This record gives sequence, structure tokens and C-alpha cells, in this order.
Amino acid sequence: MSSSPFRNRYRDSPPAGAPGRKRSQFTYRHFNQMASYNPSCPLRVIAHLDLDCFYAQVEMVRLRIPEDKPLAVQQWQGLIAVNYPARAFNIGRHCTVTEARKLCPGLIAQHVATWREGDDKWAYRDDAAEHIATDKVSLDPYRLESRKIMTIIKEHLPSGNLQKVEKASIDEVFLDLTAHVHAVMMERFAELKGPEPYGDVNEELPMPGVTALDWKADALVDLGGGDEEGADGEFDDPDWDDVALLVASEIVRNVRGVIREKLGYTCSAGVSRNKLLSKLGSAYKKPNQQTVIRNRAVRHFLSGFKFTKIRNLGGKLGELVAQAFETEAVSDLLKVPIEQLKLKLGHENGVWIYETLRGIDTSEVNSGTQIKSMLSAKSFRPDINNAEQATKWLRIFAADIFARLVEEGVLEHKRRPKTINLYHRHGNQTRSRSGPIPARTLNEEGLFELAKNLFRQITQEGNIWPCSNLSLSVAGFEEGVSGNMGIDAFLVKGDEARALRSSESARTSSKEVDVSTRQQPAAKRRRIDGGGGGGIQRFLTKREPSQDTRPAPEDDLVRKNGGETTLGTSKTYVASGAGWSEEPLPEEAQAGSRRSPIMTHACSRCDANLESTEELQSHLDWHFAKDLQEEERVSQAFANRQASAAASNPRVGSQKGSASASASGPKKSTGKAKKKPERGQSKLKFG
Ligand code: DCP
Ligand code: CA
Ligand code: CA
Repeated sequence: MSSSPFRNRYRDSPPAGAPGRKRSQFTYRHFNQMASYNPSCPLRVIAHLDLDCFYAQVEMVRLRIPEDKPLAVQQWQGLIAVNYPARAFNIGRHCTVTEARKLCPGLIAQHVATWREGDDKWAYRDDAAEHIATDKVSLDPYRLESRKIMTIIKEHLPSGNLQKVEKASIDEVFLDLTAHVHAVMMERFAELKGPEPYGDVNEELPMPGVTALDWKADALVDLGGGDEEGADGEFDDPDWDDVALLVASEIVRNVRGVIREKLGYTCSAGVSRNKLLSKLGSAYKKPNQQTVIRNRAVRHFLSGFKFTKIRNLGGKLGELVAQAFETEAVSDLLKVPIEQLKLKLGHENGVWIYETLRGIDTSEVNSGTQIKSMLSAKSFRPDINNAEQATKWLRIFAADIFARLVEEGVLEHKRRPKTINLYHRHGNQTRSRSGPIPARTLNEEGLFELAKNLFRQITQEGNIWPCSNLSLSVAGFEEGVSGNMGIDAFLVKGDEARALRSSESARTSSKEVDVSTRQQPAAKRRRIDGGGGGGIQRFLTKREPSQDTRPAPEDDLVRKNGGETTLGTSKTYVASGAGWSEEPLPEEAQAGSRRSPIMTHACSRCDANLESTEELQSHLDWHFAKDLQEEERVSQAFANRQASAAASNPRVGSQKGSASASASGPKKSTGKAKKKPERGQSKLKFG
């Protein structure tokens, strides 16, 4: 390449491997580990990309608005995205449109697209803001762009084993660039190819044959002056970890360039050794910048943060740690000995927090992240009072969900959901019904019919009016079988069908649970119900470091305002026991939560932001109903498996009390279902 980022500071420095030359702190084994994405490899390189003011950029590109014009994306009277020129006027998500216009009369406020009864597609409408009672927000335009961005990233990176991309939300991705960087380094640096001295992979590598790296326009986190690492870190010659990060940052700069060139969007990125640090890095300098956190800078970088800003430490968990140690500063907690952390937080959590504060994170980039469920919902203000109104919304939900299913490839039989669930809220009572989705009903009309059917079941329960919230969701996604198996592969059969049928009958009891526990949010309730003492330790339940537990992709963005909810929850929370916000709200949103009628209440189990306590309550109830449903389904399938296993092997049946779970209500069965949670799932504990 013409302008190499590697410069030899001393032309006649001893050649790599020459006697007297300092050796690298990394071994041949470490370098080899890069090729297999070993999460404890010290030369790992992970990037996090986050689109700048995402929805705002989508609208600017769509409407061809010049980049220096202030623009915000409006949802009813609130703002959900604000571009950087508008931020210069102090406009943020906390502002209402009226407030924002006062701050900047030239502001372009573009309302999000909406669904409206009678139309079979969402559309941008000039009068949407006045139709909060009859319209429902559609985030499809942003999902579509998000998808295009993913496609471009995947096309740009080398394919096969050299590619590992995880969509982390509607506007974020993690890239594990380790294997890719390994390949580039092999090509560029002959000394890495070996053979290793004495044939021993534990031999240290020679130092890189370069002594100064050209980081181009990257924001490089400095090393601080005070501490040991900082004192001499910058004078140490670059080692292979720095070189790996430099190669990664070139790749990231190129990826960002392609997104910009092909779609017109800018994004910011963080490049470091793990997800934890990269995520903090992408937010460090915005817009359109990338921040590299070299290993030698980690300590200084982290010590400036409040630990509540760290992934997994936002929300309740961070709050509890802050209470326990009376501080929010990473720098304060760094002084706490590990023994004390273990004492107060339990062994595992103590260790986990100890490591997190030091920037240690071995969680993997999961390229297989897929949506596991989709929800379309509306909170009514005022409440609705009859079946006709409800049916109108069911149609919109069915259309909304079906459009997203098409996006997921349902028409090509790539993936399909197997269950449908309707949730209904009347005052403090919540009810829900579920059923299977037969393959032939997997179209908009079919989903609508299924929804109406569930609704009829709910109406048979007595007084259900007025209704303040209706939510339709589909779940139980199944991978399609490509090729000639066609639709038959999607039919719900055998055990599964039985499990679904009995989960339907179990709904009746879930209603009782919901009603009896309506006074407090589900998450809180669980914490209390957990019982058995243990306080904070019970709350901080076991996590699997290698699983990213965010309620993933586009789905974690549940949008509020006007009681809209459009999400597809995906992976079930590993952080069981109570659940917490994995990510703090952006600053604007947090500020807004104190001042504005929108963005007020963050769900502790997904990234949903709800507008009022009431809405949050019904949203949490929805989670609760879903948990019950899922628990029951798993427990039933488990019982069925046990039963059939018992038929062929009596020992198994006697161990497990066979199918008794099928008769019990959700409360009783929960414990039994937990033996083997699916990958990425962990079940909540009830008393
Ligand atoms: N979003 C929303 N409500 C929130 C947070 C976000 O509707 N409370 C939507 C609009 C955002 C998009 O999700 O454009 C991505 O959220 P980010 O938090 O990444 O914020 P932005 O991309 O808007 O801005 P930034 O440049 O700070 O990343
Ligand atoms: Ca963003
Ligand atoms: Ca984001």
C-alpha cells in the first residue's frame, strides 16, 4: 500500500529476532489463538459501530436534506432522534417539538411513519402528530435501513470464518475482527509466520519491526499521567496488541467509509480488545469518529467513567452496587479489594465486577443473533370500550407483524414463528391467551383471524372493558429448512403441538397470577418473591460471560410516546432474578426522564422506554405473561420429553415425576422447567 501506517523510527534498529532485542509480551500461541476467535486471546480485536443520530440520518437521506440543517425526528409531540446541527441548539430527546422550535425556529421536525386503520401499509403522513388515538408508529423505515447497513458490512468484510458480525440493536453492530486481523498480520509481517524458536509455541514473539504507528484520524485514548502504566506506557515501543488494533482500526475506517459512500450515513466506532470497551469507545467521540482504546490505555480510560455507564451495569444492578459501596465512580470501586466485592456481592458477581472495572470481558460476538419474538402493541388513551375498536387494532397489529415477518424471510420459508399471543389489560387486570400458528395461517389475514380468535377467548372471561392496552406477539421462531422440504417443515407436530395446546389451557391460571400481583412491576415482584434472603446476591444472578444477553437486534428498541410499543423481544434475559437495563439511556433521555412527559420509564428487562408508570406496568405485565407462557411451554415440552423418554427408559421417568407439570399452573411448574434452559436463556425464579 502507498501510505503504510507503520513507520520505522530507527532505520537500523536490530532486525526482529536479533539478539539483544527486547521480545514481545505475546507468544506464538497467543498469535495463533487469534485465528480461532479464542475469547481469552490477549490479541483479540473487537469493534463496535453505532450510527450517529440514526433515525435523523435516515430522514435526512430520504428527504435529501443538506447535512448542516437541523432536523429532529418527531413522534407525536416528542422527539426521538436529533441530528448534530440541531443538538448545537441544545435540542435533545427531552424536548417537545414546541420547546425545540423555540430553541431553533428553523428546525425540521419530521414525524415518523404510521399505520392507520384502512391503509394496508405504513406511510409518512403530514397529520400524524394529531392522530395519536388512531395511528400507530411504524419503525419499518429504520429497520429497513438497518438491514441495508448490515448487508453492506457483511459484504465488505471477508466471508466465511474470517467474519463475525453481531447486530446489537437497530443502529449498532459488534465486529469480532480477530481472525481477519490475524490473516492481515500474517501477510504483512513475515516474522509472525514462525517457525517459533525451539518449536515452542510458548516462546515470545519478536517485537514488531516498527516503532511508531500512524493512527491517522483515530481518537486515541491517552494513557493518563499519574499511574504506573501511564507513566511509561507511551514510551514503550508498540507491541503486537497495538499493531492488531491498528490493523483493526484500518478495517473499521474502511467499513465506515463504505457505509457512508453507499448509503450516506456516518457512524462512530470503538476499537479495543473486547465488547465492553468498544461499546464505550464508540460513544466516546461522536459524530463520525472512531476511538481506539489500546490495552495500555484501558485503565486510564475506564477510571474516568461512572460504572453505571458500563454495559451490564446500567439500571438496577449498577444502582445496587452504587448503594452497597456508596459511589458511582469506577476509580473508587477500583480501590475495593476483590474479597470485599465478593463478600458484598457474592463470589461470582464479585469477581465479575472486579474484572469488568478493569476492562476484562470475554463475552463473545454472536453472529447468529436472531429475533425470537415480535410484538406489536398499543396503550390506549383514552381507553377503548368495545370489540369493534379492539378488532381495528388487531388488524393493524397483524399487518405490522406480518410485514416484519416478511422482512425476516417468512415468505421464503427461512424462519417462522410458531406461537401467537394476545395480551389484554383492563384496569389492573391483565389477561393473555396463546395458540399455535398453523403454517397455512401464516399471512396477514391468517394472523388477524388467530388474533381475533384469541380475543374472543379473552372476552368470554367476563368484564374486560375498558381496555387500556392490547399487545399481539408472535414467538417460538423456527429456522426454516432450505431446499425442497418446503412448508411441511414448518408444521407444528407431535410433542410440540401438545405442548402448545396445554400452554393454551394454562393461560387461565396465568391470569390469576397477574391479577394477584398487579400492585407492583413484575421485576420487583420477582425480587421479593425470590425470598430466602440473600438480598443483593439473589438479585445479581449468575450470568454467562460468553453470552450476550441483550434483548437483541432492532427489537430492543421499543418506542414509547403515545403508548406505542413496537418491539420484538429476542433473547430471553440471562440476567434473571430481576432483570435490569443493560444499557443506560442516552444522556438526553435520562435528563428527559425528569423533565418531560415522554421517555420517562425505562423497562428494566429490555431497552423499552415507556411513557408513564401505568404503561411501564402494563409492559412489565406483558413480560410477565410471556415468561409464564414460556416457562409453561418449556416445562410442558420437558415433561413430554420425559414422558416419552420414560416410556422407553423407566429410570428417567421415575427420577422426574414424569408429566406432572402438565397439570400444574405456571407457578408450580416453574421450578421443574429450569433444569435445562435453552442456550441464551435462563428462567426467572419465583418463590
Ligand atoms: N431511539 C428512540 N428512543 C430512545 C433512544 C433511541 O426512539 N430513547 C431511537 C432513535 C435513535 C435510534 O434509536 O436514532 C438509535 O439510538 P441511539 O441511542 O444510538 O441514539 P442516536 O443514534 O439517535 O444518537 P447518537 O448519535 O448519540 O448515537
Ligand atoms: Ca446511534
Ligand atoms: Ca445506539
